[in-house]
Amino acid sequence: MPASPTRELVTDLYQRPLLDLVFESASVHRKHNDASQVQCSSLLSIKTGACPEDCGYCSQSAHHNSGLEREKLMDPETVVKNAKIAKDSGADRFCMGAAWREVRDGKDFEAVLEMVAQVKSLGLETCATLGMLKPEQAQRLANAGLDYYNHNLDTSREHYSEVITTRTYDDRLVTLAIARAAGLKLCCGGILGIGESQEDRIGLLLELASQSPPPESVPINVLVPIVGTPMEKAEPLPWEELVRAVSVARILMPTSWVRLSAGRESLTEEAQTLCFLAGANSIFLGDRLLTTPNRTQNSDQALFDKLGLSPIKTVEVLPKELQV
Ligand code: SAM
Ligand code: DTB
Ligand code: SF4
Repeated sequence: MPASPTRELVTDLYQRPLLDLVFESASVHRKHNDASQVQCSSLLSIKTGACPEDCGYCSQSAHHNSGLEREKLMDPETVVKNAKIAKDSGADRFCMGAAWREVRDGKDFEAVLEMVAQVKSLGLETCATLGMLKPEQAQRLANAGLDYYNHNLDTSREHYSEVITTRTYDDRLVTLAIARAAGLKLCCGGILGIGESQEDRIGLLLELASQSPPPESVPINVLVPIVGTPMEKAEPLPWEELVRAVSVARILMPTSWVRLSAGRESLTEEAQTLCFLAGANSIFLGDRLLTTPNRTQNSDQALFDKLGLSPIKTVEVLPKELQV
């Protein structure tokens, strides 16, 4: 794949006959990765609701009336308790999400640094999503033991302002560059089913793959419609569009983790199976995402068993004295 793919190339891939596309992406996947292994992350909302941003899909935006209770920052002890449960359930990465527009220096940020350090010392990979960052803050997160920073582009540049008006596409790219410069790995993807066209999905994939290097982790979310948001009645995404997006992501970013993220509740086992075949190799494990339900662990294990998949084991076994 060329370092910077062109729109023609991505369009040509995206619009291939579905089975040809899946055959191609499955081949790329098997060439670069162990296709029997799935990376499992677990999510926790460490600060819920009352977000000043107006993302049209989100339950946590203060601009919508989703009925979500606002909560203040969780204490590090509770976060670590949740991380231990996640680890025992088979997750190897723990992602902490805060509904902030940007990180502010002060006691809440100090508490987040403490959470990162403690979760890391459990032997889990760490990920955080906290909104916009300044370079010193990114560096402090990296020094505390943060592995990944999640910050999505969500959709194409053209469709962005239809979904979010309180920040720009370039704001997102700046934060991604700041996180990267601090040595953090990037978790950056998008959300499908938010009224975008096929051209917008192609545009998103092109933007993601044009970053140099591409994000190490690429979450592909399908809208979970939230009552009270502008997208509560959005047209459901046809399953084959998700499969196409996963396939193209795999071909353009052969070694990235491509995560089947939010929205698996609305997918059949068959659609998920096609996504795994097409090259998805990561999921969120556990019955809760940030504010919405996820598939149960038992149903995921049952599907893994049917497909011959297993959760990847990257969790280090730490010496007893380093365990918290
Ligand atoms: N506040 C942080 C930010 O601005 O990056 C991150 C948290 S936000 C919940 C992370 C991502 O979750 C969003 O970029 C979007 O792709 C996805 N997401 C949020 N609400 C969703 C929903 N209702 N359905 C599917 N995905 C959703
Ligand atoms: C991402 O791309 N998806 C996750 C994670 N990054 C932080 C969040 C999904 C949120 C789904 C809606 C909710 O539970 O509120
Ligand atoms: Fe806030 Fe993130 Fe939700 Fe947007 S997606 S409203 S930034 S929590």
